[in-house]
Amino acid sequence: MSDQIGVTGLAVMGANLARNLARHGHQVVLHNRSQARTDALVEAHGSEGDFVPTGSVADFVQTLQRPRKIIIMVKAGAPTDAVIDEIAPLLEEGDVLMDGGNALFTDTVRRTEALTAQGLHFVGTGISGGEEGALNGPSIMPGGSAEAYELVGPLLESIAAVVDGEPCCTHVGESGAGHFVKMVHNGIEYADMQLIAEAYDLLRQGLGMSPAEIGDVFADWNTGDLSSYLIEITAQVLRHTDAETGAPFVDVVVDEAEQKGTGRWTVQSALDLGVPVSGIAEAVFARALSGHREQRRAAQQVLPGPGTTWDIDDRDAFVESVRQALYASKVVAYAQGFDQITQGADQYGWDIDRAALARIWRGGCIIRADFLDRIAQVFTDEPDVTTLLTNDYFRAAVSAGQEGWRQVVAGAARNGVPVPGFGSALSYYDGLRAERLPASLIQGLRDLFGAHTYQRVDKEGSFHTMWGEDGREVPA
Ligand code: NBP
Repeated sequence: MSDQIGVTGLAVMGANLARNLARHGHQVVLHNRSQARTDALVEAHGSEGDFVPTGSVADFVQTLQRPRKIIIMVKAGAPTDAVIDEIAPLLEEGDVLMDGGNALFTDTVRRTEALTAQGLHFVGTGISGGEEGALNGPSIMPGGSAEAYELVGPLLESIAAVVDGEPCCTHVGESGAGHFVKMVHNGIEYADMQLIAEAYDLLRQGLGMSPAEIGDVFADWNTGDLSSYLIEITAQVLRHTDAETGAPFVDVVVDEAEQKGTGRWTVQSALDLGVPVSGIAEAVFARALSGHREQRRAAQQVLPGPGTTWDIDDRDAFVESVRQALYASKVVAYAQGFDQITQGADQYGWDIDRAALARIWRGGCIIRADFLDRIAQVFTDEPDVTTLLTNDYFRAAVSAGQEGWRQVVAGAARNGVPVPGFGSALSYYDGLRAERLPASLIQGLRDLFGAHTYQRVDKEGSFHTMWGEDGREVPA
């Protein structure tokens, strides 16, 4: 069913989304702050569908039929507020304003409250898949009221990626829920990429394989449990040769990973929620470390390593161990990301269907992976599962690979290869399964220096030891 929609913000993402909408038979009313982008889009792609260019915000709003449906695709932060402030006063009750940018979810909560008070619908919409996804079918994570989703859901579903006949778009939950899960998606993406990079580094340093050979290993892994978009493109990047020098592409690129901020937001939110997303945090910090060029240069000169040469007899077994470490660590990262979603939903009062979310991440988005089918199944079969790791399938898969995982982490430590992602994932796994944690000692220390009290394993209540006196225990 064709519909009408307005798109404002026609840089690469907005223009591609507008084209996707037009190609699906919708009439797309166009607007951009500077008219040149609108004109360029119509000139280059006007024949792809029904575009209606407009020059001013007033013209844009007037051209749209009520209830108006508008998607904002501008830079996140102040530019998004500026656009909302300009458009909202011109809208009428029941109109729907969507923000498809990478907004911080707390901004979306604030905007939803303000616009709802004005009688408007606001749909903070996470869109994943980059430029290519925007054009050919992204994964779409709309938040907001159920009533608003009734108005714009079919439109969004019509342009989303499709997996097994299902659109990769679902109503995630009220208010900032859509942008919240998009943020966690990006955090998981950070962790996934860090783990992939560590696997590459281990194969290179442990076995002396060339990037192209490692690309072949990744292509092979992409046919099994690890099958995913990121593994697929890793093979492509590793096999790529620099045209100018003939060197492997990865050898001519500066080894400093940049970030736009969504990984950092994920970790900041996880700290607020008290959820240990250690895999995502390590990935964010590993990028930060890579960017500290001066410190790295100073350390390279003077810090000694173990002075060993990694001597691996059975190359195939090592490759398999790295694969196992990658898979197990990846399961941990996804488990942690879904924990954050569970906690966030609880904290902010959103009803998020995690199975539906896993299903819409199977296509269109950067973390699309075959094993999201498994994750969706877990949340369907066991909605109360406390962690993905205890589900039968993932428990069996991780425990089957645990030997290789441990060998790889131990070998990396012995031979001086940094594996913050693999190592922290393994520590998290061991921390979860430990019968006793040394946290009891930390409680003792806190009680001694700060009288913070503690609980006992053998009776109810809180207690304090009179450390400075005779060491007797008193109820707190
Ligand atoms: P940019 O993030 O580069 O933003 C450029 C657009 O914002 C232009 O249309 C520009 O208008 C407009 N704009 C700015 Br800047 N300030 C404005 C203001 N004060 N008032 C009105 N318009 C203003 O574009 P993009 O890379 O296409 O990204 C669009 C959104 O999508 C962003 O929020 C981004 O974070 C998100 N994004 C998502 C993905 C993904 O994978 N999901 C990828 C990339 C981007 P002008 O032409 O007049 O300067």
